[in-house]
Amino acid sequence: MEIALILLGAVLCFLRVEAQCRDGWLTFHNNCYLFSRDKASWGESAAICNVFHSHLAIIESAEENSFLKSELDHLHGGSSSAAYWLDGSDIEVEDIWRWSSTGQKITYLNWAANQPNNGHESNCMCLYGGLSFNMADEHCSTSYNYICEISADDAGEILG
Ligand SMILES: [Ca+2]
Ligand SMILES: [Ca+2]
Repeated sequence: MEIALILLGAVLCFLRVEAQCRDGWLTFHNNCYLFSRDKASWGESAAICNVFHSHLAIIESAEENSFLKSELDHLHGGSSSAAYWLDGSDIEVEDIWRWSSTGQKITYLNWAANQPNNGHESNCMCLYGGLSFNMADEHCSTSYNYICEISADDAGEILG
């Protein structure tokens, strides 16, 4: 039994080491993130992420939120008018925010002060540079940057 557990542990370690993000993607806690250079509407951004078998970024913890915010501060020198689309929306029911890719209600929320504030006009979630890259609701048709995310287990180089 002990040997079986040790072997299982060794296999899991091996798999963990094997999981790597492709060039251009940043790694955090076994997930890979792509920060776009181009801008697109929320729907176009989601479609582009899908082309790469990923989805718009889903923030599930304060740690993940801090990682993304610090990367955006790094990219933009701490203050910016840029904004980056996330996977969240309240398109289906006003004021009920879900991660669109999974349908899950959003449990971790870190809205900027006075956000969300645009009601039916704004149904898509972004990290807004003018609000220290905290969460804001925005018009889904606006062209912004976007962050794609994929599990490192699904994103590795195809070998052989
Ligand atoms: Ca809304
Ligand atoms: Ca807003």
